[in-house]
Amino acid sequence: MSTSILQKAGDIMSGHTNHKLADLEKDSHRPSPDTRLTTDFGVLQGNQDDTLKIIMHFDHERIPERVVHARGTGAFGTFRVYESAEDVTFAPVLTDTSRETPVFVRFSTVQGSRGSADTVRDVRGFATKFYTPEGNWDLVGNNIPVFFIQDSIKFPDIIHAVKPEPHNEVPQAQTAHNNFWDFVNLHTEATHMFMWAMSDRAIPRSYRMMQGFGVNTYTLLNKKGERFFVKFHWTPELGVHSFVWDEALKLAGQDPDFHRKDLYEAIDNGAYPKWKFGIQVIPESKEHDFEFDILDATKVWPEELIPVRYIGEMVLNKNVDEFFPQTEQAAFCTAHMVPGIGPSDDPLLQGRNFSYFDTQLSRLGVNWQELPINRPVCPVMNFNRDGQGRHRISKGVLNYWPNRAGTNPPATAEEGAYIDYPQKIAGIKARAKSPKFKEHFNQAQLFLNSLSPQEKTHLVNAFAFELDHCEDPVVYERMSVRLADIDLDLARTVSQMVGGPAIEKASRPNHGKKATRISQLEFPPFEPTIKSRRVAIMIADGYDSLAFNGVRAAVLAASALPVIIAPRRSEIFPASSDKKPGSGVFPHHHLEGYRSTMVDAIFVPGGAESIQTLSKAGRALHWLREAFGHLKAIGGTGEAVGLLQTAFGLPGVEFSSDGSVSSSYGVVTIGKRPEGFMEAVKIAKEGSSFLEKFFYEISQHRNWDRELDGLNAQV
Ligand code: HDD
Repeated sequence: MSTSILQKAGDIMSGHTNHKLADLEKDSHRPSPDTRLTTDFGVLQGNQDDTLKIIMHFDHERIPERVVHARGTGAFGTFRVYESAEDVTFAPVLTDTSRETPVFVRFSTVQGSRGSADTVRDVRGFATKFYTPEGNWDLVGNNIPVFFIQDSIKFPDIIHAVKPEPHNEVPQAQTAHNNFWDFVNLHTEATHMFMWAMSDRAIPRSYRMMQGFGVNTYTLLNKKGERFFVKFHWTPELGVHSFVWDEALKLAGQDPDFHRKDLYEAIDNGAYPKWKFGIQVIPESKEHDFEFDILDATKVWPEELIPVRYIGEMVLNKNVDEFFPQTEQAAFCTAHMVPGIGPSDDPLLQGRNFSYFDTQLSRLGVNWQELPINRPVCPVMNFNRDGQGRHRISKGVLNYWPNRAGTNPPATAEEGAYIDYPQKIAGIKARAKSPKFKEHFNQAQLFLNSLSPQEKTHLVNAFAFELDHCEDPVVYERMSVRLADIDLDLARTVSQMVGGPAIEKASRPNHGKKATRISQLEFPPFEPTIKSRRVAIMIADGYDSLAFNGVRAAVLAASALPVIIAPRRSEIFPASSDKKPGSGVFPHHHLEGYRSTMVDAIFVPGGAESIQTLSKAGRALHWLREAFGHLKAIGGTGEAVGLLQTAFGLPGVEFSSDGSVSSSYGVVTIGKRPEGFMEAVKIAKEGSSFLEKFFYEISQHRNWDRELDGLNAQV
């Protein structure tokens, strides 16, 4: 390693825990009452109101949005490997267990414009920039492990097809239209991916509760010069969870920034999201041992065949200071890799390696890598010069290589230069793919077969919704028939719903095989937790303050967020209070200002007067019914039990009428106010107290039994 290179990197890093944040600090300023207004050229300004000059900056404040993944949000964090992967790579970011690598992650939707809603049905982007002393590594992935197309030459077509239609620019951020379904029908290679995209994966509850995948096949190189194929995985500590569709639809209007706020709020509250980092590795010698081509991005590597080896962890612990210079100007490039990590011949990745650099040129200009968020934490030394927005000043007379003074010579391998693997290639060069790329249905069937019953129902409903939005019979009829390539029942049910043809037989038999770790239910939280979950506490004047205070304190103690909801946002007074100002609580929102879709669970404390008021409020009943329909945990004590019964007292749902705790279909009740609300709460299935049971239900995310037994449809 060249000492001078590392020396410089070391200088930048000394004294700071996160080198990238320290680096950004150099370009930051914070306006304050002690600072004074200046012009852009630094002269103090005495008059801001009667000058036209500022308009000229304003006129240019917009830049092109990303052509895909325009809508997104980002955060800073750190990455650490806890198990060295030195057997397969020499990249220190994956081998040095003492190192903490700063990262910036941007999550996104794919289809919509910058101002579109967060909760639409779509793939989510999961792009990570690792600022390593060896340079930046950009891992630009998604929350779904496969892709629509096998070769990037098709990318403009798929994106044109999925984006709003050209004649009227409708629909925004939706796959539910003719062009998208026409395209995927005409490309059988998209079959596996559209199954994932119609599953719950495409409506994540939170960016913090999604997996991430590098999707493409990359390579790793070890010190011995041996090469391995690799797929990268992120697995969230909080488990993989989704919305139900009705909730996602409503939220798109009720809170279009839901995911952005969710991430920001969690980090702000210290509930830092975490992911385990894993690799699936195949030695070069085994490249052709599988029935699928391991370079085909429309295929997963089933974990039964190639287990994920978890070697690291990422935590996001700092929000951006300003959205535009940080999140909007962040620019990723799949070709940005550090020594020890390399590309493969995956034809999708090959095109991506060209496309990302290219797109940044039109979005941010030729010097996009000098922007504070994008520049590496190690020195950059080369003979690139000039161009719009150039920041760096290179001293001296020499601006070419080789030169008479021998400045900045290329590094040797010993000094840490990037090594391009000397791959042996024999064969005919042709515009063709290997025969295995032509098989398009096996893994689509595998995916379907691996889902839980409720996930299958959601998948059917998603197809039914999407194709219902296609007006052209050619599109929905052909698509209904296409589904018979996957499964007869699926095709029949969907076709019937959307007005497609009668499907007599499967176009090919479903092989019936299943794989593990495809269903989201196989990705529960690492430990049952309600950390960062929003728990609504619904009250009106005359509420039971003991129950209220007890549950609120316990929610806070569990690092969850209580959201107090009442008929008005001014002070609400407890039972038998003298209603003196300051003796009650101030709700966070009133019943009309917030909706049940924005919380994970609801608790209603008793109090005769409070419950009487809430029972007469249509919106309060709607809150409870809607949350029941969306399969959320609901708790009630004392008089509140009657209110819950009125709202969703369906046959089969049990309620407590005395001092014992009832837990039935995720509804936890106790007819009398329990003693000792404040005891420490253990979130585990075997918990026995009201709070233990209620919190356990919240930690389960949804009560699927309600749906499996058809109760959710009846409210
Ligand atoms: Fe892409 C952005 C992920 C295929 C071309 N892509 C972009 C982003 C993500 C992905 C997460 C947003 C980055 C950010 O937050 O700034 N893209 C993927 C994945 C793919 C994929 C996982 C399949 C494996 N992409 C893909 C292909 C091409 C592109 C095949 C073109 C050949 N993608 C782009 C782009 C974007 C982009 C046009 C738009 C904005 C940007 O790059 O910076 O170049």
